[in-house]
Amino acid sequence: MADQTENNLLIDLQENGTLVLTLNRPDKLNAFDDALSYALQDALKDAERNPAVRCVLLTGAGRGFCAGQDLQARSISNENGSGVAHLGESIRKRYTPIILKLRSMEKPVVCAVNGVAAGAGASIAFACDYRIAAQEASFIQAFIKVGLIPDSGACFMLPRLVGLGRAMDLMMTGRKVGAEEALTIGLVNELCPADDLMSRALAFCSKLAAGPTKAYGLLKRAVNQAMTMDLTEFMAYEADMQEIAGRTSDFVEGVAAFTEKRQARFSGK
Ligand code: LHQ
Repeated sequence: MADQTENNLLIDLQENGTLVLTLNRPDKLNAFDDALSYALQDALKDAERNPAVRCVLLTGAGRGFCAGQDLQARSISNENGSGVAHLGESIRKRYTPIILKLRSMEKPVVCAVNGVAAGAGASIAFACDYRIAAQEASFIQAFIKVGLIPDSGACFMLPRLVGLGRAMDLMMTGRKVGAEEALTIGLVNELCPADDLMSRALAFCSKLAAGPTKAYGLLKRAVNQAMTMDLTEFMAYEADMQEIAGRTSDFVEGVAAFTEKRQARFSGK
């Protein structure tokens, strides 16, 4: 359960159905301690369940997006004095549920990368569906600098986003990728000045929130499956997904709006 005594995650549901989640440990560049990871898990579960939420926007407070694991947190230190840190347990309990929920949630998840995204912070940005970055944003595969492998899904997502060769470069060197390079290699979808970041991100989310939510969900399912299936298997899966999409009110409304030459009013049903 999230530690509700800290305001480590700001949660704001806007009237248009956009849920803004702001990582809020700015003095630590929003690094994840236990409480923040459980708070984010809970907020994502609630977002998935709540029909009023049509789109999720994830960002960070202050000058950083997220510096990954809080390296000073007790949960990853050698508390029992055995000299061994059990990081597998920490990943399974704290990060895996976040990454899986971002990918499986049948609603669009947008990331407004306001500053540095390092380690698991970068992985979380990679698992979102769309990234808008401020010119000041950067991405660092910091894991290798502390003798770890990229985790929280980075080995899975990064090669898919930027290709194997570039991913190996970034993961082995741990070098900082600035915002311009991130745009060039496809790590982010768009860039904008820091002052415009939230208004641009909110405007984009507002469009998504007014869209056919069920179809976004189905397309996320299809894309997730396409990453592991062969083409024959996938074509069968795709037909099943389109069968479901074809039965939605949004499909009926979309076709009617096209025929009547007007804007569609999607309900997400
Ligand atoms: C931090 C952190 C931080 C604590 C900045 N922790 N305080 C690992 C293990 C277990 C399970 C699961 O998964 C993982 C995955 C991981 O995420 S491993 C990678 C962990 N992250 C890092 O190694 C990044 C460490 N941080 C940095 O390298 C730098 O802070 C970056 C490059 C992100 C930013 O550099 P600067 O802009 O120069 O800022 P700074 O270093 O001065 O940081 C500002 C403050 O934030 C500072 O505190 P202070 O009290 O001195 O002002 C830092 O100590 C604190 N901070 N990252 N991860």
